[in-house]
Amino acid sequence: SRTKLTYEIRANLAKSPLTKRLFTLMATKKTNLCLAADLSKADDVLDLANKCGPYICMLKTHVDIIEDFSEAFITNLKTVAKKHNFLILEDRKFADIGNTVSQQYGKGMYKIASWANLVTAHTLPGRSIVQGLKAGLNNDNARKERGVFLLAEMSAKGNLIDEKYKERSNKIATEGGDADFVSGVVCQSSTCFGSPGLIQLTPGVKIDEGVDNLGQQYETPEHVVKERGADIGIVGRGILQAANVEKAAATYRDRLWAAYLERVSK
Ligand code: 5FU
Repeated sequence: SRTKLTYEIRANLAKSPLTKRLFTLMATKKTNLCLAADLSKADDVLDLANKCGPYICMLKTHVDIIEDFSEAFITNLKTVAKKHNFLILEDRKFADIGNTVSQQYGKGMYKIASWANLVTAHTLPGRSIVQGLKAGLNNDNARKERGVFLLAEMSAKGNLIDEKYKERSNKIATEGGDADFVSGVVCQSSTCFGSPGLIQLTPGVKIDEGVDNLGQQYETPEHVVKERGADIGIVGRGILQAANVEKAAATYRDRLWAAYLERVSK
């Protein structure tokens, strides 16, 4: 199964150059940690990215949380990403018809397509969501490496996704002519898809497992990698609320990476 293969091997099985690049980045930088930078001030996000940059393969943003968004923020974020060699994932969770999604991706205040290497999208509208995103790339951005993670499961308690939805989401990710734009799947279990060339992104990771008071469910770094098939673990508050974010990022990196090494060695 894909979970037994190393990221180096899987880099060669990836269909898109961006997915290949991310697998290779993970293998060479030795990190499968994605930091969820859920902070509301631009400078706080930049400060966090600077401190934790050495330990992460991706920084995940929710750009619509930021109160003082500006083009300068994006310029600075791109500089930090280059300096510390991580990719930027805007967790936009697009969910509309293709025509709307193409505009939400490429236009508006945020112009997400111009700076986010990767985005997330729900599969609810079907295959056209991927086509809509691709259509949102103007000539300039089309030349850059871009990709999407499709949601096949959610970490929220009581979410409405069932087995059928999960299966069909997987089909959108792996079949059809747009697979070159799909870098992976956001999900909570190793059975969620089979293709070794795609990346499993899993949120709901915390050293102290449990729940928050708004439906979020957490499992440990070891559990999500070894039992749930996560290739990349997404950590937000586990790091954000630590007394020392840099130290916490290093700890999460070490534990997620050790779990991966153990998984592929068996
Ligand atoms: F698709 C998903 C999901 O199913 N659960 C999530 O928690 C995405 N997330 C994101 O991961 C969510 O929007 C947060 O940005 C992050 C988890 O943050 P936490 O602070 O570690 O709970």
